[in-house]
Amino acid sequence: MVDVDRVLDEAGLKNEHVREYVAYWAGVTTPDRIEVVSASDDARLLQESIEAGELLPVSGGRYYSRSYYKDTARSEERTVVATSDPADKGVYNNWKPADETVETLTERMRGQSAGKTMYVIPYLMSPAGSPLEQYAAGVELTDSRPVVQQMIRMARVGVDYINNLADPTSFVRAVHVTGDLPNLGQGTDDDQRLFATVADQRTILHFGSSYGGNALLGKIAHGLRQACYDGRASGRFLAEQFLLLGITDKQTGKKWNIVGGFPSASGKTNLSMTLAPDALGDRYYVEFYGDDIAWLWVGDDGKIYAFNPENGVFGVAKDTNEKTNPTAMESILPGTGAIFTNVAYNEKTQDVWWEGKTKTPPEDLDGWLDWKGKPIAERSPEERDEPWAHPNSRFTTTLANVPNVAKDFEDPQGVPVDAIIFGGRTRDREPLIRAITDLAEGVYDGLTLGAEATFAADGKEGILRYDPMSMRPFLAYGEGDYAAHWLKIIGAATEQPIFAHVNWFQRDPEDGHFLWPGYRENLRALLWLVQFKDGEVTGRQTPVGVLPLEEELNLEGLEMVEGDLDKILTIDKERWLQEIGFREEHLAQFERLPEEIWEAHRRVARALEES
Ligand code: OXD
Ligand code: MN
Repeated sequence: MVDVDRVLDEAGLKNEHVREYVAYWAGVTTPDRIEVVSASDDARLLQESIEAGELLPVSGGRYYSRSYYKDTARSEERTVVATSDPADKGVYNNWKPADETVETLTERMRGQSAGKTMYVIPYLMSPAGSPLEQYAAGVELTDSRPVVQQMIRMARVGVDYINNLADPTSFVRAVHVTGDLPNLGQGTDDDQRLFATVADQRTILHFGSSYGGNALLGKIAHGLRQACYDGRASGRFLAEQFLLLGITDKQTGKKWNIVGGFPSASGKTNLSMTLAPDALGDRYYVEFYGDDIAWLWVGDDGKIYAFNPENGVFGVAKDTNEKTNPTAMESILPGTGAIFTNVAYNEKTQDVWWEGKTKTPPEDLDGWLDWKGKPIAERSPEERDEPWAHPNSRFTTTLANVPNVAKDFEDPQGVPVDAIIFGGRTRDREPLIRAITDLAEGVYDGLTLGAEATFAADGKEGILRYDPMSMRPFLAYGEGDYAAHWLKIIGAATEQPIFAHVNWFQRDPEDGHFLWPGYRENLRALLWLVQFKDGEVTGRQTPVGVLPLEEELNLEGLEMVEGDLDKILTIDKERWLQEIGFREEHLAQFERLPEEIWEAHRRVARALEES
C-alpha cells in the first residue's frame, strides 16, 4: 500500500478534501505509486516517457506518441452524463442515473491501476483569478504519464490551484483509469469502456481509453460537459464548444471579439487562428484566444464576457498546412515542446507527417512509419493507399506558442463579446453570412446548427446532422432547458451581442467548385458583421437575417469568379422552406423548449412563405 499521506505531504498538497479524494480512489484503483505533478515537472516526465518508450523524440525538442489502434477518438456512444434527477435527460446527453453509474465505474476501475503510478494533477480551467474560478478547479487522477504531459499543455497545472480555494470542496473530481486496452471489447456488444460525467456530484469517471478527449479530463469532460451543467446550476454562465478571436482595426484602434460554434470538420480551428488576408493586413490585426472552448457570462458593466478556459490547443493535424493554418504550423515548430499523436513518424530523421501537411507524402520512404508503427516502405500493394496518419491524429501545443495569441489571453476578466457566430459545412442554401439581431432568433439559429450528413441513399439529401450550438456531444442536460438558460444569460446583458450564421462551403451546383475562397478571406465576412453591428453598413433584410450588399463587403485584393458572389448572397426560398420542415421535426424532440424559440421559428417560416 502506498503511504498516501506521506506523498501528499511531500508535494505540499494541503487541501483536506483533495487528500481524502485521492486516498479514496487510490484505495479503489490500487496503484503501486502516487505522484503529485506540477507544470514544472514537464521536462523530467518527458525524459521518463522517452526512456520508457511511451514517447519518441521529434526533432527540436518535440514529442511523438502513438495510441492503441482501437483507441484513437472520443467515443460518443460510450459517453454519458449522470445525475440523480431524471429531468436532466435530453435527446443527446445519454443521461444515466448517478448512483448506478458511479457503482459500475467503481467496479470497473477496481484494482486496475495495480503495477502503475497514479498521477495527481491539480489543475485550473481558467486564467487564475477569474470570476468563474470556483467552477474551474479540478484534480485529475490518471495512471497514464502521457496524459499528464498533455494536461500540462492543455490546462494550468500545480498544487497552488487547489490549496487555496475559497471553498475547499469546490474542485472537480476527475478520475481516469486506462484499463487493459487490448481486452476492452471496443466497439462490440461487450464494450467495457465508460466515460461518465456525474454532473451533480461534480465527478468525472472515465475508464477504458488513454486518448485525448476521453482522457484529458480538464478539456472536454470538465471544460464543456461539467461546466455546461455548472453554468446552469449556478445560473451564472454558459460553457460552449466555441472559438474566441479578436479583430483590431489598426486605423481606428477599435477592437471586436467574436465567439463561434462550428460542428466538427467545419473549419473552427483554422478560423480561430486566422490572420487577415494579405491585402487587408496593414489595416486589420487578428488575435487568437481559443480554438475550442469559451465560457461566457454577464460582466458588471452589462456586457457579455468570455474567456478560453484552456491553456493549449489539441488540434486535428489532418490538412493543417501553411495555407489552411499558418499560425498552427508555427505553433508546433522546433522549440515549442509540441506533442504529436498518431501522425506518421520518421524514426531516422525524427520528423512527422500527416495527410495534407504537404501536397504529396515525402518521396524518400526511408525511416517513415505509419501511425500504427508499420514501415511505409513495407506496405503491400493493397495497403499503399491507406493514410499514413490517422484521420484524427493531433498536435498538442500551448496557447503561448501560437504566434498571434492575444496579448491579454490570460486576463482573468476575459474580453467583451461583440458577436456570436454559428457555421456549418453546407454545400447550398446557407449564404456567406447572415446577421441576426434578435436574441430568440439567434438562439434558434444556434439550436438548428448542423453539418451536412450524407443521407443521399435514403433520399434525404440536404438534411443536416443537427448539432445545437456545436454542443451535441457535450450537453449536460435537456435541450429545452439549455435554450432557456441561453435566453436567460444573454438576455441579462444590457449590451446585446449580435448573432450571425456563416458558411464558407457553398459550391457551384454545376461544377462543384467552392463559391467562396475561404481561409483567411473569411475575415471579410466577419468585418462586414462588426460594421453592421456598429451601424456603418445596412445590409439587406431577408426572412433569415440581414445579408451584406455586394458593395458592402471589402473585397480589396480578392479575385472572384464572375457570378459567385451573387450566389452566396442569395436566399434559395425553396430549399429554405424544406429546411424549415426539417427544423420543425428537430425542435419537436426537445422537452420544455421555450415558447420564444417556437415563436422565432414561426416568424422565420412565415417570413419565408410571404417572401
Ligand atoms: C473534440 C476536440 O473532440 O476538441 O471536439 O478534441
Ligand atoms: Mn472540440
